Amino acid sequence: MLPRRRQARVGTPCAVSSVVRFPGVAIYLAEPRMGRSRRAFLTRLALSKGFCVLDAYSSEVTHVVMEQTSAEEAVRWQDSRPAPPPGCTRPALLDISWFTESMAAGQPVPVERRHCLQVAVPREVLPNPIWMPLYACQRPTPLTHHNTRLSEALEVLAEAAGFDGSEGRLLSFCRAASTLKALPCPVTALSQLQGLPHLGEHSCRVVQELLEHGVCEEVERVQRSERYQSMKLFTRIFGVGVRTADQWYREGLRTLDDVWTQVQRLTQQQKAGLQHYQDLSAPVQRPDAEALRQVVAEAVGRALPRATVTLAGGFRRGKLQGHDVDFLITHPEEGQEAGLLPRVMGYLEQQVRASCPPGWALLLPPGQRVTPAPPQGLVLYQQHQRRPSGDPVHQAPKGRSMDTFERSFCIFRLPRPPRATEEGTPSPHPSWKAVRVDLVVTPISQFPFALLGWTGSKHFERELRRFSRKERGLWLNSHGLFDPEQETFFQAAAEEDVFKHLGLAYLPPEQRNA
Ligand code: DCP
Ligand code: MG
Repeated sequence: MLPRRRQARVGTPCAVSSVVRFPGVAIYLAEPRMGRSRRAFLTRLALSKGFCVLDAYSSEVTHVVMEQTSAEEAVRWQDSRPAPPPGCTRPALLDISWFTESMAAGQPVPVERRHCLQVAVPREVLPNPIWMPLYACQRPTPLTHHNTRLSEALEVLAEAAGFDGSEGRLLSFCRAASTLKALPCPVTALSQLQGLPHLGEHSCRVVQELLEHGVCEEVERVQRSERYQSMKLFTRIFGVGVRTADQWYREGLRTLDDVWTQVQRLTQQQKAGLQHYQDLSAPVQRPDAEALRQVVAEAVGRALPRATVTLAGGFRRGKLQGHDVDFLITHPEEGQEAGLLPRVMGYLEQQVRASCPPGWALLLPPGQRVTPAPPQGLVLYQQHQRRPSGDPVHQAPKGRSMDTFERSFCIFRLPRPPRATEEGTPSPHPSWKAVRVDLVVTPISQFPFALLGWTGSKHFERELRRFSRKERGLWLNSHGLFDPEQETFFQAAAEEDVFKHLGLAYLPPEQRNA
C-alpha cells in the first residue's frame, strides 16, 4: 500500500497553491462551525504560506481542522465520513489552535495533545472576567508567560509608535502587552479580555486577528516596512536614539553602509557602535555577564576594598540574554565611592593588556573608511560621565527619570573560546567579542533606589514612577523618593523599604518583567 499522500486523488480536485512547501501535510478545513467565508479566508492564508489545503475530505487528508467543535462532535463527524482504505490511518482531528499556530510559525507546528480533538483535554481557561490591578508594579509579571505571541505583536506596534514619536500610542500598546504578560493562562477568546485594564479597541483588534488567523496584518505590514526596518537597524547602533535614527531616515539613509558614508558626522560613541555593530547586535549571554561580573568585581576590589558590584538590568530579572550588562558599584561607607570609577577603569585596562591578541580586526564595511587604533586590553571604548557638582540627593529626583550618577558607558572585549561564534554568523574576530557594559557608581544611601531603577524592566519602572506620582503624590527615580509637599526624602536601606513606603507588595526582580 502506498503512503496516503501518494494515493490517487478522490473527489474534488485539490485546492493547492502551485508551491507546496510541506508535502506531508494536507489540511482539510471542516466547515460546519467555521462558515464559508471564514473557511475561504483561512484557505487562502494557508495556501499563501505554502500549505496544501484540500477542498474535499478524502484519504489524502492528514490534518482535519475544526473550530468551536467539541471532541465528541468531532469524533461523530469523522465517524459519519467514509472509513479510510485499509492500511491508512484516519487523519488527526485538530482544533483551530494548531492551524493558527502553524500559520504564525510559517510551517506546521508539531501536533500536541492540546491541539487534538479526539480526547477531551481539560483546558485551563481564564475565569471571565478576571480582575487585574491597573499598574504593572501592583502585579507580578514573570519572565515567561502564557501570551507571548500576543504581547510580542503588541510590542512591535509599540516600538513602531515610538519610532514615529507617538509616545501616547507607545504607552498604550506597552500597557496592553504588559497586561497580557501578567495573565495566569493563555487567552483563547476575545471575551476573556473584558474588564482587563489597558486593552483598548486597537489592541483588542490585534488580539482578535491573532486568535482567529494566527497573524495580524497590521503587525506584518509594520515589520515589512522600510521605515520600521531602518529605524530598528539604526537604533541598534550604540549611541543612536530615535531622534537621530529618524533624522537619518528622513535624509534618505536606509542601511549601515549608508551610515558609514556619514561617519565623519558621528559621535565617538556612535562610531564605536558602528565599528562593533555585528557583535553588539548579537545578544549577550548569561555566562558572558557572569564572566564580566567577576572581572569587574576584581577590578573594583583592587581599586577600593569592600566596594561591591551588583548585576542589575535584565539579567537580575532572570533573563538569559540581553543587549548589554548593567553593573552597580557602591561602598558601604557613604562618600568612599567618590573617584572610584576612573581607578576601576584603569585596572580593567591594565589587567588584560598583556593578553590582548596581536592580530585583531574591526568589523568594517566594504570600502573601509575608518582606521581605528588597536584596542588596549579589555576596554574597547568608554565614555566616562561625571556626577554633576552639588548635592547629589537634591538635584535629580524631582520629576526627572534619568539619573545623574557617575558612570561609564563601555564596550568591553570579552575573550571567548577559540572558534566559538554567534549562531549562524561568522564573527569578525573569533577570539573575542565586543559587549556593551554600563558601570554605574552610587553612594550607599541611594543604592536601594538605584538598584530598583536599574533592575527594570523599562515598563515596570515607568509604571512604578507613574504609580508613585499619581497614587501617592511622591516623585521616584533612581536617586530617591521625594515628597514634594513635605520637601523630604524617604530613607531606604533596601528595595523592600521602597515598596513598603509606597504601599505596594514587594515584587522580587524575577516578577518585574512587565
Ligand atoms: N531604565 C529605565 N528607563 C530607561 C532606560 C533604562 O528605567 N529609559 C532602567 C530599566 C532597565 C535598566 O535601566 O531595565 C537597564 O536598562 P537596559 O536598557 O539595559 O534594559 P534591560 O537590562 O532591562 O534590557 P537588556 O536585557 O536588553 O539589556
Ligand atoms: Mg541591560
